[in-house]
Amino acid sequence: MSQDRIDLRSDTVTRPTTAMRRAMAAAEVGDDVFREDPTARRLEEQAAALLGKEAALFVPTGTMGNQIAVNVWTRPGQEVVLEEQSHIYNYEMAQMAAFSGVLARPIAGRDGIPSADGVRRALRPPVYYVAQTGLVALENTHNMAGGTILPPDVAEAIATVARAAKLPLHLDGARIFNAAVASGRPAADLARPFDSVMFCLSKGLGAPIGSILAGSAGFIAEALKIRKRLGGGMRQVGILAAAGLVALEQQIDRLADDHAMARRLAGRLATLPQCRVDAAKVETNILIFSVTGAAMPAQRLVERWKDAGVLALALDDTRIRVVTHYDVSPADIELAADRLAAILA
Ligand code: TLP
Repeated sequence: MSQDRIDLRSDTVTRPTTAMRRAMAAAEVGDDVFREDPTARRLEEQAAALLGKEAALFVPTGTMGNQIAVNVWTRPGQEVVLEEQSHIYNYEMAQMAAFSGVLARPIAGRDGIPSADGVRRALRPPVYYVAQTGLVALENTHNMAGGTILPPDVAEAIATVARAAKLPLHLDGARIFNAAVASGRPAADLARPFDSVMFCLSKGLGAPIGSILAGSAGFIAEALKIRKRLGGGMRQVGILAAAGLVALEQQIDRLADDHAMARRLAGRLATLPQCRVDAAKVETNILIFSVTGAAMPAQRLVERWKDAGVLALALDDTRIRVVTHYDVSPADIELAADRLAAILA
């Protein structure tokens, strides 16, 4: 949808579709703390089936979904092995330490993707005088690496390492459907190596609120308790779940359009001498580019772009993140590129 300002800060800015608003108004509801909301249950069943897992739980945010998983899988004093740029480690308010009492053991990845050997080397040996590893967590797509897809063979290799060490493997799959659509694989294939998976309904899928945590029935039974402990036991939540069902039924396949827009923008920015863009690495809907030798730092450039009606996020002095989604059009993308070119000229 074209609008006065072109908002490329995140796919979280997407507003619910007309079909979602209608479904929300018509939703059959009940008290979900008593597990009596039929719409929420239907969403959980449908989400579990899509991921090939036994059970699923609706949670208000991706952060809560990830942190419930960390809490269920670990004990205080353990370590969680994750990639150094991961969302769980960097953007969840250190909640893994504050709530679960665990220590992050970050490891390097290439484009956000750690190697199986890197994971293996980060696991603690089973001796009584060192902290023990409790969990390994990965991210697909990888947000801060620019929406990169976790290759299924790497996920399998890391799962083999985790299994050998009797460790659970969690996936922050906030954008797993972007990965599925871009790689032409069912989400269940991408979820298979993992014991638990979180994904967001409220990003590119366009629902106003909500994420899903999925895993075995036993895992979800524990997750339900932790959700309540965190204050995430909601009542007539079918109002929100109804939008989530529309997201799963109508909004997955069209993610390909978002990927095409991100590639198009990458192509346009690559022609600007002050922008460094690796267009080949734009696999989904996130594009991170650098401004080099430019007249101004990234923060200033983002301010100038905003004055011209385009919103983006400066990650540091040189890097800018843009995210495409259904609330922007291909024409908006051309306009955004034109305006950046004009500022830099
Ligand atoms: N990501 C947001 C910001 O927090 C950075 C964004 O605009 O991209 N995992 C991943 C990989 C995420 O990108 C996000 C949100 C989350 C988890 C958390 O989801 P919410 O915002 O629902 O708590």
